Amino acid sequence: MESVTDYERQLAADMLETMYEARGIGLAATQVNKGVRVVVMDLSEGRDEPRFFINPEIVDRSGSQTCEEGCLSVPGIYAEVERAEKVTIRALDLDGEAFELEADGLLAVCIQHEIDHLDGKVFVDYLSPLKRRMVEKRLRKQQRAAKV
Ligand code: GNR
Ligand code: NI
Repeated sequence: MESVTDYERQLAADMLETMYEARGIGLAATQVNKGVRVVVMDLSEGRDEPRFFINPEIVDRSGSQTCEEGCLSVPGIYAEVERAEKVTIRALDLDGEAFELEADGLLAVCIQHEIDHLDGKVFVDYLSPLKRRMVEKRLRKQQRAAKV
């Protein structure tokens, strides 16, 4: 059994709180500047069904779907991204137990989005060069506005 440490458990709890405060449906450790492979998510209406993924991996993928994505790390920007329709995820839970999850729809989109974060990727990396330049321009404008 691989081990999950108290550090990762505490980080996951802190990340969940941050994610709820930011009204996001997922958060990856890289977004809070931590270099461990920890993801938290909650797609429930009641915001009371947290999911935790330690060292998540995509072990199978099929089909494709397009979803309008947003990201807490790229505020105010929304764009359509094409991803796999179904993915099978292998990960550890907070007790260090391995589990597999078959996901589709928004759950599949979200876990792919979060695993990308762990690999240093954000959804705007998938956009065409033109759209990316527009996004970067808007982000620079937002940053200037935030400084005054
Ligand atoms: O809150 C979020 N909503 C969302 C909507 C569509 C596709 C992906 C996401 S994830 C995002 C939170 C976030 O930035 N996680 O990294
Ligand atoms: Ni994100």
